[in-house]
Amino acid sequence: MRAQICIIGGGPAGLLLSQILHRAGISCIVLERHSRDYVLARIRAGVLEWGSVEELERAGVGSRMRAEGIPHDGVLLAARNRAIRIDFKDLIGRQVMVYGQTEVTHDLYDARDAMGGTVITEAEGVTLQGLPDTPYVTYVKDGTEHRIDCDYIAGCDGFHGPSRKAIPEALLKTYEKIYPFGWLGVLSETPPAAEELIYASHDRGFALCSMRNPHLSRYYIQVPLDHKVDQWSDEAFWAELKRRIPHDAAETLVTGPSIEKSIAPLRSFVAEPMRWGRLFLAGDAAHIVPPTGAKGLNLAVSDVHYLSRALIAHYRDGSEELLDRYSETALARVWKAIRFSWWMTTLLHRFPDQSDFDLHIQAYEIEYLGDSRAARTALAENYTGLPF
Ligand code: FAS
Ligand code: PHB
Repeated sequence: MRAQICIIGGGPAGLLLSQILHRAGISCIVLERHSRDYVLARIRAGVLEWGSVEELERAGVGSRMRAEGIPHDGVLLAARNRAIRIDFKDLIGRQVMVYGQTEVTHDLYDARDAMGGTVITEAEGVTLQGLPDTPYVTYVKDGTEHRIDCDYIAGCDGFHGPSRKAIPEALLKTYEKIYPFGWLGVLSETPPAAEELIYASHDRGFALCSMRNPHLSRYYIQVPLDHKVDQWSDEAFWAELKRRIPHDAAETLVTGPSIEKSIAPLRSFVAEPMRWGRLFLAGDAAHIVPPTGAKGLNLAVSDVHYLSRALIAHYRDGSEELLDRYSETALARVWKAIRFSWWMTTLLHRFPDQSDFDLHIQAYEIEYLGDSRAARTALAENYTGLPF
């Protein structure tokens, strides 16, 4: 087969890139290792920056998000039973959209189907060949080996995919910070704890109350790295969550059986550059953030914003300029989101080796947020998303 762009990975980055390129008349093929159902069963992000909302709308996949998504004007930060509201609307006139990654991915798959886009699922042994300058990709489907000749490869295959690993180690610089805890997440068919998200800092550990819609809630608590999901009963989870969130939210919290329960490790990771010859990386293939700042999915969208425009300019005007600047442009925004996600994680979690001094710094940084409009404005700017 031949396509101008071969996209590896059928998650949000790969699907959105193929949607935008296809609408611009550029031929692309998406290779996904799992089935569509498997991809859609993964419970991940819940909050879209407004820039992501606009990018999805420009790509023609905004109608269900607009109908079912919930715009939020702010979030609550809670510490020592004090709740500080970060009022995005008042501080910077912006909102975020609560609309799950699962729904975004659903909408993207539906849009690909509607346009007759080529998404090959259950593609095994995907291998990047001919790099850096004469790329092609091979894979096995139903026991038969296939080859896709292409002009460029877009590596949208997440942290564990083959694309980043195809770049020679000597050319790649990676940066990593592993956090000494994970997030135990629960999805439950119960009404949310509050109208807006609650980020709670507590001596027992961090907790987050989020949601997907008025009847589906998403909760997280910080747990030690060595904890396993099956050691946490639903009852134990709810009891621990109630200890960590503000009393009024705990008193009215509606609990119920978990319909999904998983532990995600937390890390910050960046690989530079995000390009090698005719291979471009986008999304989790190039960077990972702790979910505290709700940036992971949104960074995948901004990478795709830059890469799609660079490829369109190339095919329309023969220009190489945006392609040559892609890595530098994407990384400038990535690193600012990496910093914000690190800052939110460090501010709100308890670390095993914290001294009393460290605990005071945390407490008074949160108190400063309560006292200072300027401090809340800085948080609001970053949480709602820096400009593309
Ligand atoms: P993805 O990982 O979503 O997609 C990559 C795709 O490539 C996958 O479908 C994978 O199957 C495929 N692939 C991998 N190897 C392949 C191969 N060899 N051949 C073909 N295909 C291959 N972000 C937030 O903002 N908030 C959150 O709360 C949050 N929670 C998360 C929880 C978990 C457990 C994880 C892992 C991530 C979470 N994230 C969260 C981040 C997440 O949302 C990512 O940022 C987002 O999925 C990035 O999208 P992609 O770059 O498309 O990567
Ligand atoms: C979620 O709803 O899954 C969610 C929301 C905000 C975050 C992380 C996860 O920061």
